[in-house]
Amino acid sequence: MNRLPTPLLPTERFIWGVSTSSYQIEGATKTDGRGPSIWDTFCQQKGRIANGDTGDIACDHYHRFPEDIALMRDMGVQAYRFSVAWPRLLPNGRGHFNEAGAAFYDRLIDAVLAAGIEPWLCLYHWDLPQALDDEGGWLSRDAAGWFADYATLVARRYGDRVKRFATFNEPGVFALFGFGLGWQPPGVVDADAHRKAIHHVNLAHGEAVDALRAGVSGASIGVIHNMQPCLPASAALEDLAAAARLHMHWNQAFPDPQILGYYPTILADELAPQIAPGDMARICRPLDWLGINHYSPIYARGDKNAPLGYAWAGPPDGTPQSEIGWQVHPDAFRDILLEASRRYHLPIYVTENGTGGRDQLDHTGAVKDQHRINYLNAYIGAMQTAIAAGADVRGYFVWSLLDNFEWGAGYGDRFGLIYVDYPTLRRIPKSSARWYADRITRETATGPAGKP
Ligand code: GCO
Repeated sequence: MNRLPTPLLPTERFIWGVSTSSYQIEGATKTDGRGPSIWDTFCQQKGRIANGDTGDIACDHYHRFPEDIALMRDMGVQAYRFSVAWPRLLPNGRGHFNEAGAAFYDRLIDAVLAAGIEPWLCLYHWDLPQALDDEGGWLSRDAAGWFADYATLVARRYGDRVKRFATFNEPGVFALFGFGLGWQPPGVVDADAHRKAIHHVNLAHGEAVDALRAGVSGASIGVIHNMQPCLPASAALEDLAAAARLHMHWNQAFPDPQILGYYPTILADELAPQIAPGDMARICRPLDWLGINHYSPIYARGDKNAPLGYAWAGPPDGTPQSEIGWQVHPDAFRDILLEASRRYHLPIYVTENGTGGRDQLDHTGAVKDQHRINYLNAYIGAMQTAIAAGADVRGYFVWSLLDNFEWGAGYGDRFGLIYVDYPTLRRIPKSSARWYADRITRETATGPAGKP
């Protein structure tokens, strides 16, 4: 069990930010010595990504970050959550250190600080160096040491300027999608591989927390989990069982051992062959905050032919849904925040919340995304209701600053406050960007959030 957090000081302000990730916005995948990641490889596999899209150019944030930071500053954004591309620093995942790649993040962090914005650095947002995957990747118990060495390098290089660190973004998602359902790299569909990835990523998290704590004075260290209700596609017994297993994999397999020090009972039994003496203490290291990403409830149905025993299902017909078919249910967000606050007793930052759409330029060259304004207004309201009811939530980051590479969906699903015209890479603030700027001004003027 982690130490109890210090209470929110009256003077401590609620943080309003935006989030991005390296592979989804940087581009420059072969620039300045960057090595290939598993996502570079995956995008080359025919049929994996809509329209054959890749992250090779993305938003070209690698070169255009000064403009993107200016857009954040103009919105009054107070914190910028980004991720470091492991293969930019270590092209082979370990060994040779790539100074040119590391210098990009120096430039980025220095510019973010110069704009008066707080940098929040995530070590891993899914772009594992391909060379390490070739050595077993997350299926190897050695991955914990590889990740700890990478964390030590990041701490040493940026710890004088960055104090907010997350070890992983959504391990529940990349483990399930990468090893259980095969939708993401390495594209495996195998229950034993999924179990190994769960435990090895948890070990890597604990090692990285210790590396960051040792390397950065005054570090504020957290981890980011996607937390969403996992519901049955129907009242059938097999669907109820499917939802329970998805909940165990999606919501519990990582935060429970990392924060509480134990796996859910069923999972502990299934992982027993992976767990060596002392492992649970290596995983459960003191954290300063919990990042929660949330979008919508998710659904499962029983499938006895599937290696995990369940399959993904869509939301029931007739439920309110976004333009890309995700259920819109702000009360679920309120309940997730209350439950997580009660269960984990850590300060919570909403590190991702937002909605995807098919946003388009209108004839005047503007992008009017009222659907996103409606979603953000409803979900910020739900968060503030949760805070008023006692949830210890201390910040909110919109996903995302920019339209970007939405994994398997390629560039079709747009999540940005800023529209990216991909042929020209022109940035065009959507109406939601103005709305968010006004909301930050209003909320900041009235003190910490918590007033529904
Ligand atoms: C995730 C990732 C983001 C996604 C966003 C929209 O939660 O899957 O953190 O990289 O792009 O959530 O799906």
